[in-house]
Amino acid sequence: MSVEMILKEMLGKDIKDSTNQEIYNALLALVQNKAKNQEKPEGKKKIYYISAEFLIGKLLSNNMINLGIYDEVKKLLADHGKDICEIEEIEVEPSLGNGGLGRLASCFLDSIATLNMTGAGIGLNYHLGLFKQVFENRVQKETANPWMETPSWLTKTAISYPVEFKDFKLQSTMYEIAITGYEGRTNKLQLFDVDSVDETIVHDGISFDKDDIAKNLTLFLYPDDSDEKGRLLRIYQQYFMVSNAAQLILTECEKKGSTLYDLYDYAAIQINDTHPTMVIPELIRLLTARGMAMDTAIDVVSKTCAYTNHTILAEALETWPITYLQNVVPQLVPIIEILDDKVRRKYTDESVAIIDRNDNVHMAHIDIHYGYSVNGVAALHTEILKDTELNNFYKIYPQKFNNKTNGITFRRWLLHCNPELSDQITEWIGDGYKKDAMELERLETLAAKEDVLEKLLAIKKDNKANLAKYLADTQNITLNENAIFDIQIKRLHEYKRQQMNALYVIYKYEQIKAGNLPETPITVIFGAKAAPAYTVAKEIIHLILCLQEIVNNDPEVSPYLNVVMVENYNVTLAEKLIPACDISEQISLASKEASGTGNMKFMLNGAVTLGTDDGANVEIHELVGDDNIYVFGASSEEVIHHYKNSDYVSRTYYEKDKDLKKAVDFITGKEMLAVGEAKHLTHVKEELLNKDWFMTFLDFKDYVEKKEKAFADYTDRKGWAKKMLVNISKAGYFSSDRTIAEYDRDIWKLK
Ligand code: 26Q
Repeated sequence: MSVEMILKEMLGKDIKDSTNQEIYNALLALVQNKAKNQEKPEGKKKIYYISAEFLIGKLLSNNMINLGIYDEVKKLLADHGKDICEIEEIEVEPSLGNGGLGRLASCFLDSIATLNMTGAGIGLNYHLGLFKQVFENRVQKETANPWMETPSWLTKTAISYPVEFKDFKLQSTMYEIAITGYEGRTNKLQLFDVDSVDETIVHDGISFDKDDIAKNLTLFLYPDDSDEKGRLLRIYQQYFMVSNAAQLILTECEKKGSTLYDLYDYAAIQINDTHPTMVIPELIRLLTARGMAMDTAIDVVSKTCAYTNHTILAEALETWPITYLQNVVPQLVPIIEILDDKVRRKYTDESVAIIDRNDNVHMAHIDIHYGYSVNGVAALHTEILKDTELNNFYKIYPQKFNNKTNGITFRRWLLHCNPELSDQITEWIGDGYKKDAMELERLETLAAKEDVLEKLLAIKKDNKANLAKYLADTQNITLNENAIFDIQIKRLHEYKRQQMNALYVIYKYEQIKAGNLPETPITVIFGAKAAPAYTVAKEIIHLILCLQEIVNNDPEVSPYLNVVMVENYNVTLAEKLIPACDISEQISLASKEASGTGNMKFMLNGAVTLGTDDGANVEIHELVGDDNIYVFGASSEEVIHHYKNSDYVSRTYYEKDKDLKKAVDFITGKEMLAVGEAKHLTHVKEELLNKDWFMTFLDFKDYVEKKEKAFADYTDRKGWAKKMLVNISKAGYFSSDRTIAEYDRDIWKLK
């Protein structure tokens, strides 16, 4: 039956007479049916990707693309006077992740299904996703972000396990979301929940009663982005997640014929950062409870679990006081003590112990000793782990360490978000690149063709217009479509240095005031959520929102420079912003950004990177060459050296660089104080002057220079278009299909 017939039957009326909501509901059901048909028998060995976050984004269009019906549906709707973009707007984004790590997990699930691998994602069914950000008086406020609706992509299953905590027991319910592969199989994202969770306990934004675990266990995704202090509820969540995962995995493997002594022939468990680490002691506990000897259980589990590290920030490495574990999951404590004891018998080096002298449990240390693989997420990141952060472990287990440079799914981040570009690429080089992203390199042969370059520029212009229209409609923001779109979108964190970009804006503002006008107008766009308890991050948002007010309302300046901070930056907004971007801001302090994945998305969509030699920027730099990227700032070696010697003093830079001093002083100048809060602004300035832990001032001058160079180069439209083309053509390496093929080849070995 044709899609048209099915839809009509589901709607019970003609498409043109149906509301957008009715069409959305019908398409959702249609997609779910089709996805079900793509389920395939499981192979013997399965990859279980356990993650506290899956930032899946909207699902409708992505699924339709993967199932091969998107174009047909789009045309069908258009023929009946309906716009697929408006149908997409009906869907609420499930924001079940904070940022990079959660989005990576989702890209991986797409690629695992696309590559026809037997696999599942395992996580938690948070009722409320990452908080919704609203700006009130230029300050971030957080409100609840519900996403579950009827109809829903979630399907309730009959699978349920008991999970025991110290004083009580909860029974889980497992939900599933179909994960469609592009012309591939359908896998599952399996999310655990408890029926007793009560959304009515949320009040005043995102406050809630933290004591009643039965009511709040899966209520919220923790809005922590690597600097927040862990709390007891996080341990409850983590244990609930991994206990369910462990029970599910053992049940499935036994069903397939595993004796459990051969568990590793049936399952590979990828531990996404340390949040699921307790799966290791939990599996050991369950196996020994079934009669397996402790040493054997440890050996079996160690051959099944593999760990991915996503951060080098010391404060983000999870450690839990053993008393916390004692109070929540006492059953794991004796096992963790045994694991620690075995390590201590073998190695006298205190730094590799699991339970330290202060009785804190180092979660990553469990993973490294009792997993068979440890990977970083970009070449530089893995090298820093081996040489510095985890060097003592690397000396013990050199064979466990490996690099898996992150990737992104091209289905969402090109085919879906930039159809005009992907259709054009298909016209130029055929559509082989959709399955084999390296074929994008064939674009390079077109660099001499005038019409190709013109077309690239025209597509970028269209995408800017689309973005402008979307932001005008949804956020009451006006964009100058003729400006250079310079975009920095990512979580707000000092190490990512949005504050440096803000200082540039001030610098440029002063330049324009002094009569130095840029040849092409510039629009600096920000999107970022700050963790609610991360004070300075919220103050930096305040700084940017005040600049937006001042710059955009200054008639002398606003024709040349605009500042825009979009509200509630999320996956949906990223999909609109990235195709419209000219300059991709990737300006973290070298050595601090493990990889970044936004950098890859921008490059794929023809933006040119302005960045430090950090994370995957290093690999982008190598691929595109010096002429097609703007690199600035201190190297990771220099930065690591500064930290080691504690010899960086921000104030000395402030005192010797007039432009920098002027920009910093502007933060608390009279214009700013007229629109902003003195307390917040003064604090940002003081932090920069007295701490500047992430060395903003160190790189400021070079940043300004390279940014000016990029803006100047932009005026040579043909030269710029060539840079765009090179970036697109070299982006194939960053397909998550490549990353997942490597995980399988080196770690999972499914076949
Ligand atoms: C830690 C302790 C206590 C509570 C929470 C946390 C916590 C929560 C979230 C720690 C880390 C995260 C998220 C980290 C993250 O998103 N890291 C990013 O991972 C991406 C995918 O590998 C990389 O591209 C980014 O460079 C990295 O910052």
